[in-house]
Amino acid sequence: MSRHRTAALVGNPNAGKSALFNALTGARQKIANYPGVTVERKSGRLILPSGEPMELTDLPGSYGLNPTSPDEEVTAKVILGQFPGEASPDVIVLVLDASNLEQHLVFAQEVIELGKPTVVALNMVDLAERDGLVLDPKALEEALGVPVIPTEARHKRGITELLQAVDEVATGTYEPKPHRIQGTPPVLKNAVNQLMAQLEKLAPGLPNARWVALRLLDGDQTIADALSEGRLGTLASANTSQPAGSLVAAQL
Ligand SMILES: Nc1nc2c(ncn2[C@@H]2O[C@H](COP(=O)(O)OP(=O)(O)O)[C@@H](O)[C@H]2O)c(=O)[nH]1
Ligand SMILES: [Mg+2]
Repeated sequence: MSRHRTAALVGNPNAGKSALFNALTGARQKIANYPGVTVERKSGRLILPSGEPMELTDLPGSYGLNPTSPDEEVTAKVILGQFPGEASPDVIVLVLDASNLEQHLVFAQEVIELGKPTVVALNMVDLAERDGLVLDPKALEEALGVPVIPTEARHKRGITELLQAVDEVATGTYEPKPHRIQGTPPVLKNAVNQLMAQLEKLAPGLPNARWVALRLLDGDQTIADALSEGRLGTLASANTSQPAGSLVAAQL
């Protein structure tokens, strides 16, 4: 297994993940299947501006971390470090279609909430501009709390800047400020607080307890299984070293 840092391209279908994958890795690609499922695993090598090599995977397109298809299940499990034999990626490159941003932001929000080192590739800027949309990547970056890099994968625009941002979040030069939803309704707040208290007892120090609680309330079977099988600890590895407990306390 590779000792290199790893990154994964994540996003809705047709966001331009594969086009970006090709632009980022060139000819250095390997195609296989994820063991036990007929889902393609595409990986390749790239070189970061620091000179460090990195393995990049082109994860199957997905609309959410609560999977509704084998493809989505692979993506959710890999991101959360729950796919057997597959380490959770060090960096997530979240690919969004700038011409269809509202829809793509739904999944983006869910992924960013995990608190993993994440970079947004704001792709298809050419289509957005053609449609007369005015993009403000800096404002989006501020709202999301992660770097936002405009790209046009098909013509390899923004690739250097994207690699620079991946390097910065991988090495911790860029300190992410993951955005968390404000203004939780009181009923949900109560339920989340109660669940979090229970989770704290079951898995002390779990850094993403708020997210786990929200997934449980949403009926996420993957998380429920992890909990009942005592594998919640592995979910902890899907997080940065950020003291999520204090963030959570501040939010709820
Ligand atoms: N105009 C434009 N088309 C793009 C861009 N990036 C990807 N595409 C096209 O959008 C379609 C979907 O891209 P693909 O990489 O297959 O998306 P994936 O499903 O996320 O892997 C393909 O026809 C690409 O050629 C872009 O930045 N601008
Ligand atoms: Mg693809």
